[in-house]
Amino acid sequence: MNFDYDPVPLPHRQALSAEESLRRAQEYYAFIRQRHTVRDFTDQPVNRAVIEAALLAAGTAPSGANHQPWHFACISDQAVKKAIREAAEQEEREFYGGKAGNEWLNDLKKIGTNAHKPFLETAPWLIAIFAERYGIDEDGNRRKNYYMPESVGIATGFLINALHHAGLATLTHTPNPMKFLNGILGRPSNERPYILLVVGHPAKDATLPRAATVKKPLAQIASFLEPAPGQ
Ligand code: IYR
Repeated sequence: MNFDYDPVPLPHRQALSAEESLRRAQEYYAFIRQRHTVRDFTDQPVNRAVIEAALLAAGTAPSGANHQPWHFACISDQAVKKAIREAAEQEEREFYGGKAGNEWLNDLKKIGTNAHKPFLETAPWLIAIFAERYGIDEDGNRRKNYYMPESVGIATGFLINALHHAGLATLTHTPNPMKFLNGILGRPSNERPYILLVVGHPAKDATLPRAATVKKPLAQIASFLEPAPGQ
């Protein structure tokens, strides 16, 4: 993938009216505000084709020098899920047992999480997202990557959105540390585990923490610098 600069005309240009643009922006907000992080999943299967399409969507994300420094290891195998659960719960027992420190553990009280992670076995798919610290070309040479956390974060956002669009629930799970994922999944040492995404259908009696329903108002998350009226 070594190209000289070679611009091509912009495909897929959109020409929405200002009204249509506003309607679409508001409609998207109404849709995405219905996404909730779920921790209780059913074992209802999800077709691999759904996961594949969502991954293709994630793979369209912008990235540093378009190096696409990500890898998505997708697991529906029950034995592998069990191994991941056991390793994750072992880390989490230490984390909740004190390693996290008081402030962090206090902050998590409202989320209601603990070291017990049955969803790692119940949910039909786990997607272990890896950030490629450096690439390796066809000749085995190292290739530098840029803005890995930013790039992989954006791709993960695309993936969560795509899965929500497909009617699926997700949980961004981050056992800490999660180096064990390289071992269990046989991923090379140039890949750093980034997030373990749990994917499936929410259980009938699934709940979410009330604290998670409160989103900051616009005035708290945004500021505008615009010309004064009449200027
Ligand atoms: N990794 C732990 C702890 C945890 C940390 C944060 I920050 C959360 O928002 C939620 C959980 C766990 O998954 O339980």
